[in-house]
Amino acid sequence: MNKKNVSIIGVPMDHGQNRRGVDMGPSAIRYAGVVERIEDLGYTVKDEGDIQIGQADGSVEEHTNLRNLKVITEATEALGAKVFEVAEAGNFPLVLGGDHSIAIGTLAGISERHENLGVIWYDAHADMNTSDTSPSGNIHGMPLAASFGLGHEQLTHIRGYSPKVKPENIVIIGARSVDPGERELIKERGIRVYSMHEIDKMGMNAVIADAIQYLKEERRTDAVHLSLDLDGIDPLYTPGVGTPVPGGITYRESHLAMELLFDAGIITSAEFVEVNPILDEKNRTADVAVALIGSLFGEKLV
Ligand code: B3U
Ligand code: MN
Ligand code: MN
Repeated sequence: MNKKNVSIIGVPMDHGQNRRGVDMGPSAIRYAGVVERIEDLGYTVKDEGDIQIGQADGSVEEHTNLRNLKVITEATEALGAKVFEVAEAGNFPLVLGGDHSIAIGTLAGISERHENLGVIWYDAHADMNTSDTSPSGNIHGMPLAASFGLGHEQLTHIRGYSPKVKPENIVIIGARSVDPGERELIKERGIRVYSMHEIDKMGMNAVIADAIQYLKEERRTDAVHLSLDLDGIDPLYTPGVGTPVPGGITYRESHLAMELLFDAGIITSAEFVEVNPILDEKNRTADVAVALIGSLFGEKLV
């Protein structure tokens, strides 16, 4: 990591999906020792506290199936402003979720400072639905689409501009539950996906090497954001997520991925999302998040 100052921003958001409890994710990750873990690696860490999240009434936006649009728009605006502020100050933004709808705000704050941002989306899902394709109306299934400019204008225009990322600058790792509309978009927009099939076939070492080569050499990105949904990992290791999908990335593969990303020195911001302590077993999922954050910031045994 070339930046030695890390700013932690908690986002206790659970309005982007149906299962309560993911709003306690930031507390669970703090309890699992995230600050100390990064400090022990020689960084200066500032916990910026939490973004204020409004009350949701579960209302569905007229002419759409979007649930809690207003409160999510407000929260992602606030998050975008905070992320922009800490990045401007020269700090590494590390955002703790909360459900994945918050990525709309994180990317809004980051992308403003870059010409050609790259994104690594580590997730069982593609999160590329819009109101027209979403089977659920849950905004946590939409942040990638919103970030490349597709969907409701309130979501695509957080901080007043769109898009935040070019579809060709997106790499998805770990996908295994993709909706029909998302599948079409992946093909149509040329989004690079390393599904479980590629991970099994190539191995994580080659997947990450390929992804880094693609984002750095081919796409010439000037910064890379890592958006890690804990459901990308197999629920055997991370049971505390709202939509677990079996057959996922292992604990070891995930550590290797984080270590390789650290070695490549390409990650300039990150978020860890979808930790739900109510669905968890003894805070295991938050523990995995913190262990992976350790590897992403350079923790090695020798
Ligand atoms: N693709 C489905 C399910 C889903 C998306 N993200 C999560 N689950 N975590 C949807 O509702 O958009
Ligand atoms: Mn997700
Ligand atoms: Mn997911």
